[in-house]
Formats: sequence, structure tokens, C-alpha cells
Amino acid sequence: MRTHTFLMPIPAALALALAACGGGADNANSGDNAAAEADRAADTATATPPATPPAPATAAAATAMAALQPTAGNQTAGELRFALVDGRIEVTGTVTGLPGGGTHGFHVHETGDCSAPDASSAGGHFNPGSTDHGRVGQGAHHAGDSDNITAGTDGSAQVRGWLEGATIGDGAATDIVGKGVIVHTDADDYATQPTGNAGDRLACGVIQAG
Ligand SMILES: [Cu+2]
Ligand SMILES: [Zn+2]
Repeated sequence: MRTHTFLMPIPAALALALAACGGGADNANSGDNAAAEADRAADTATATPPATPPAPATAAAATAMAALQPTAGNQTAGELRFALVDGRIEVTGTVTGLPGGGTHGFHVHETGDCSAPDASSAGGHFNPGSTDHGRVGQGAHHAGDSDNITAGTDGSAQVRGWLEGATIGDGAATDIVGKGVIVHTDADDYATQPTGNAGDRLACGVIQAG
């Protein structure tokens, strides 16, 4: 019994020594092995058909932007960014040239056409779900409804709002790419149908992927 326990470490040590030698041999041949691996990898790559489309294309389409241009007789302009985050669209950016500060309605509209002097060409609120106008996050509302923006005394507003029920770049009925964005003269009351009684249009932009 004592003999056994004393002898056991010897085979273990031999095994370790052999393993070390084996590792050394592998290292010595690693250059050849690497070359053979590369050849096999190349063969596999040419023989295997392309897999599913790469994910980055979808990720890149999940953002959009819009440049706001003033309507006739106004100076309101801005830059907006849209990003799909956790199933809703975050809207960020800056709007300048708002008259006398105050609070202004802000929506995505159904048509990406700002050609009319008063931007009436952008149509009504973006409403793919055929719902009532309202306030995002509080019951029924248009997919294009976003909270009012508030300008400082310098006439500029930092936009930080969101959209619910809309998507970016997927080609679905809810896709905001190609739609319009409008900043209004007055505040949206979140109740009057179907406009929120936000008044005239100070600026208009077209949402573009990117
Ligand atoms: Cu509007
Ligand atoms: Zn609305």
C-alpha cells in the first residue's frame, strides 16, 4: 500500500513529460499546420454558399434624419435624428428660429412633400393605424404624434421626444422614411381632432434613411 502510493507519482510525471514533449512537437510544426488550416478554410469558403444576409444592413436602416426648412415668411429650421430604440423611435435634434419662444406642435406627417409655401403638401398627421389624434404614451394617438417642443428665449428648442407605432426603413406601412416632419405655430392640445389645433406650419422636413 505504501509502495503503491509512492509509485503513483512516477507514471504521472512521465505522462506530464510526454505531454510536454508532444506540445513541443506541435509547436515545431505549427507553421505547416497553420498553412494546412488556411487551405482547408479557403476550400470551405469557396464551396459553401453565402449564408443569410449580414445583420449590419438592418441596423443601419434603423436610423433616419430630417432637415427642417422654413415655410414662407418664417425662419424656423432644424436638424432631427430618429433612432429605433426598444421598439419605439427616439427623436432628437435642434430647432431654431422659433418666434418668441413658447411651445409648438411637432409631428410626423403623412407625406414627405414640403413644396407648398405653407407646407400643406405634407398632408395630415402620419396615421397608418387609422386612430384618433392624441398624445404619445397616453392612450390612442397617431403614429406621427410626438410631444410639443419648447423654445428658449433665444428661439431655439432641444428636441427630445419619441414616436410609438412607427418604424424606420422596413418598408412597412408604419415606416417613417419618406414622410414629412412639421413644426407648428401653436401648441398641440393633444385632444382636438385630427390636428391637435396646433395652427400653421413654421417648418417642414422630409425624413430620410441614414
Ligand atoms: Cu403637425
Ligand atoms: Zn396626430
